[in-house]
Amino acid sequence: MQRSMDRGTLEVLSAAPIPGLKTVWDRYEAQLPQCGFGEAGLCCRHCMQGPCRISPFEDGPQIGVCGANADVMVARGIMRAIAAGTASHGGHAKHMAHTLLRAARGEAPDYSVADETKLKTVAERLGIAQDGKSANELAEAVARAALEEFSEKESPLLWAVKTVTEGRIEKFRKLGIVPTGIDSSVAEAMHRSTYGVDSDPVNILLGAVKCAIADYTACHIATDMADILFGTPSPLKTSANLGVLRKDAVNVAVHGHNPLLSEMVVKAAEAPEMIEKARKAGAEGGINVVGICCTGNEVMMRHRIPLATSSVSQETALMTGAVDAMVVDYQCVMPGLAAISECLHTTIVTTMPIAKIPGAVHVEFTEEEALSKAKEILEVAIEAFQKRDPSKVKIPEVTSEAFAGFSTEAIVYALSLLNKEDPLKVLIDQIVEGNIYGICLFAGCNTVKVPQDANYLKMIETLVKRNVLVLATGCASGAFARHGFMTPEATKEYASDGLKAVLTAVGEAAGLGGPLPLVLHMGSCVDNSRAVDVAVAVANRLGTDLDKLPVVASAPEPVTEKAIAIGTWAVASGLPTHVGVVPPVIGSKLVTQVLTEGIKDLLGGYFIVEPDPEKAADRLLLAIGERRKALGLNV
Ligand code: NFS
Ligand code: SF4
Repeated sequence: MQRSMDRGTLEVLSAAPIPGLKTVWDRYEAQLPQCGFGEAGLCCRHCMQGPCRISPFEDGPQIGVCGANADVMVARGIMRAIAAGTASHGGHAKHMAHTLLRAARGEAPDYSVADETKLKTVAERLGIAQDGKSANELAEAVARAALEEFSEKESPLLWAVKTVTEGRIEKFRKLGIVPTGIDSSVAEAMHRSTYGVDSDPVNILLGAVKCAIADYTACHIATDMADILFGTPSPLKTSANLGVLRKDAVNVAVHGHNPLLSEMVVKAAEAPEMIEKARKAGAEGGINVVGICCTGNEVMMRHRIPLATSSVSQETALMTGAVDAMVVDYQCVMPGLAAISECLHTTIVTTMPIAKIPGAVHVEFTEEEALSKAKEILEVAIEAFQKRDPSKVKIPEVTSEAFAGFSTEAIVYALSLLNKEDPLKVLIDQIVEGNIYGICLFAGCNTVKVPQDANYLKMIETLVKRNVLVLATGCASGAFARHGFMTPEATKEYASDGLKAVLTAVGEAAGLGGPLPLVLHMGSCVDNSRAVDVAVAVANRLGTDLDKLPVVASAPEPVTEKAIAIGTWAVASGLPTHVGVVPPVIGSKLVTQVLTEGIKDLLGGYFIVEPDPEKAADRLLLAIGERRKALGLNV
């Protein structure tokens, strides 16, 4: 099977400086054929009377030892995946909220309130009184409010109810799925899905949606905290793909998710004494920080840090022989990196007590000493650089220009240049006229099961020809950035006339001297919350609900449990949501039916499972068309 559509990735795979290195693709092939029971969601290990498997054929067992049938097993499996995703986003968000609290109290001196406007906006949204409070006092109050969201409260999660439409909350209330705690929702999901608790598949699925709404809350908190601590992103130009690695510099790849770490690495790399140390070690170009995965998106949109590559191809960064240190925190960091680094001079630096890798150097990162820890990490990188073997360095000469940093605030600001009083009207008018047929948010990962980026590339081509405005986050951003779709040139080349005209009008008003990029980079995976903010603002402006808007979402190459959680809250928000890899649900007709059809009556959103990217794009266009028709707009 073709492994990737990315020239940088392919070049490294075909001509790695050290032959014989095994990557994710080799390991995948070694796993084939993968277990059919697992693929269908028909296995259970939730107790020690198991493992149990349900036969997809009528003559095999149809229930597990305890009596759980296929519907229960599949629903419980999805619920646990969402719980794990929520625990991950929750861990990230909590970490940030703790840091904001410590920063506000002066206990984390390297962090401070970078964006007071955002702080005030968030405080106001939460109903926190501001008068007479200093920035730090207000930050403390906001951080405490965030931390209170984690354990069970007596009231609904503030970040959920204050950031979505009233119509949504009403629906959630009716279904009894308003979460009252992020961590407590994870705990509840684990409780409900253990041996002998919830065995009503529909009730389990509703519980799963409730947990997914808690996941949304966590994502939104993470985004807000990041903006307060590091600034709300605004558009900037940078570059993407493996060509951003440099022969003449100490290359430090930041990989993982939380900007608490990557921000400090970026800052440390700018410190004159660190640059001097790198130069003394022979790196004339100083220190070159590059990003991988979501933490890469975070520093890309705030500091122009170039994006080296995305999730599935993370190993190829090492295989260039040019990465001196790969600094990781948590999530989406493949254990397989270690085996590759062992054959090279690269040092993997782990930083979090909850995420260690044998063979890596562990520099425990603490908020109290953040910058000095980051400098310590760079020292490790400089030391590794001195062991770099130039004969083994092969950097593909592949880079694309990429514009990043389209936060909600930045988008609204750009629109305000065309209509100061009512910025959203610009967007709404264009939707009404059909110059913007609809909006599609691309999110999620790259998977070994699809030639890397293939689904993204095919889908966007179809969608922009039909005037669909495209937003992207996470590794979806990475895909579009690496292929040059986050540029004004791409707009000129691929967008159809209506969309091109809108992007050009806004781009020119914003002083870009040309159109906005074809794909608007909204950030990391937690920043999917930003896309919700845009949609909620439009819905509120129109006095309608999210499930009426011609807005859809797609994860064409999803991998993680986090992606399942996000997809589920996208559905709960009312969006038709496409997934390009069949999730482990097909073992249950009932669960599949509920998630792809039945849930539409309850929440307006639903899943579209479609591995064929062309068909998927058509189905999204149909979903948009259906909504336009219901709104009385031209189809
Ligand atoms: Ni999202 Fe980011 Fe990428 Fe997927 Fe992983 S990095 S949080 S989960 S693989 S998009
Ligand atoms: Fe089997 Fe039921 Fe135990 Fe699952 S919980 S392993 S289905 S006995």
